[in-house]
Amino acid sequence: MLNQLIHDFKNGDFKSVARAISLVENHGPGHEAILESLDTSIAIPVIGFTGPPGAGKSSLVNALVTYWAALQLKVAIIAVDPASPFNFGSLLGDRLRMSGLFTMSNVYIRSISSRGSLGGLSASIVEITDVLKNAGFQKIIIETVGVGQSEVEIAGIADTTVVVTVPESGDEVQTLKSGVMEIADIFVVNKSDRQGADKFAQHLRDLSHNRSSEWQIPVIETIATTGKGIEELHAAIDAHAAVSQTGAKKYLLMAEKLEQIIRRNRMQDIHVRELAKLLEQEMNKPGFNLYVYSKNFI
Ligand SMILES: Nc1nc2c(ncn2[C@@H]2O[C@H](COP(=O)(O)OP(=O)(O)O)[C@@H](O)[C@H]2O)c(=O)[nH]1
Ligand SMILES: [Mg+2]
Repeated sequence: MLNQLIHDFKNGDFKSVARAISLVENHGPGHEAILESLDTSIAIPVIGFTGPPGAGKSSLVNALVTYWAALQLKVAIIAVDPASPFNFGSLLGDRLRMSGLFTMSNVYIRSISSRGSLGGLSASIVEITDVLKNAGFQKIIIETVGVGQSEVEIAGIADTTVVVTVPESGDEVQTLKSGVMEIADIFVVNKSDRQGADKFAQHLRDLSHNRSSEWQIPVIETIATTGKGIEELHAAIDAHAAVSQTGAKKYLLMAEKLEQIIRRNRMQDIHVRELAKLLEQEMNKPGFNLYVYSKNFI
């Protein structure tokens, strides 16, 4: 039965893809066999969209996926639900905004929750993207809210990280600089129908010019709701994919994924209640030292 499932999702059967992802996500029966059956060197680009809530990430993904679907490309979207469990309103909003996509037979959308699995979420996403690559998807998008650590995590998982911003004052550019300048492969200034978009985009260009890199970070002005700039964004993503799959970058990206898997696998047998039980004995031994004791778990 498991072999049948593996056979079916590799043929792109959507129901089987969904089942395989659920098994992998929940560590259900056969999840290891699924993962070990995967070809993990498929060079399909994973594109991460990050940025503050309301910047227009979902709208941009919607426009881009519509563009790709029209080119007959098979596209998968992973939407990472922000940590809050009281998020159903905005999740429903995303569903509605993307609703046009649900009828497209070559677009697959999966929402995953970051709730309760902060340590394991990145590893989960790496596994899910590998399942999707093996199911024949040609573009894989991850949308995540850029709050706290999450935007940094996405940079290690995605081949291309698109940072979505909106026109703001000069002060905000400085805040942006300290947080996300380092992870952006492509900047989008969305809502460029707003005043000050050109000036803001130029400011971003000036800032990213100072970065020495083989890749010149493009700054693209878009209006997600009308599709303005989407073709340019598509071209920039393709151009970056060509760079990220070559040379040392390729191994660095794989190393980041490997690190996530190792980290999660090492942590999975460690639970605070069980540790507390062990400590009941250990802490009463003379000369107990937390740091010495911690080495038992490495
Ligand atoms: N004026 C304008 N509004 C936009 C644009 N892109 C998105 N929006 C609106 O901004 C709001 C938030 O968009 P959404 O895609 O949900 O943002 P997300 O939270 O980053 O995913 C929605 O009401 C969109 O219709 C744009 O380019 N111009
Ligand atoms: Mg969204």
